[in-house]
Amino acid sequence: MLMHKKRGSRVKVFGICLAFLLTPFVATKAYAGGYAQHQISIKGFEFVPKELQVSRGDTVVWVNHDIVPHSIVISSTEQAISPELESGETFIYVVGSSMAYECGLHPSMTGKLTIP
Ligand SMILES: [Cu+2]
Repeated sequence: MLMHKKRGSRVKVFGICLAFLLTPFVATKAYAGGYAQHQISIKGFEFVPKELQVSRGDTVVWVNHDIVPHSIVISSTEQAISPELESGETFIYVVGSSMAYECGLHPSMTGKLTIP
């Protein structure tokens, strides 16, 4: 009786851990050729997720869910890689190196793409 109870709770804990581990990757799709596509939502004046681990050659898609425009600027060089994205617009970028970025219109909005 006690053994059954223990086993059941262990399975439940495993399931919760698995769900927790998989959660950060639901926005990432793998494609043939080994490259992945990652989605970053812009909402509430934040990049979500704020930090993302990617591989060189992966594609990142930013989607502006806010009602105001935002843009993507590389922090170290202040180079804008995107135009101003109006509400509902997306921007697609192929990652070549790790980079910290910010919004060109709201510099307090920051994010990071990291290639391990
Ligand atoms: Cu912005």
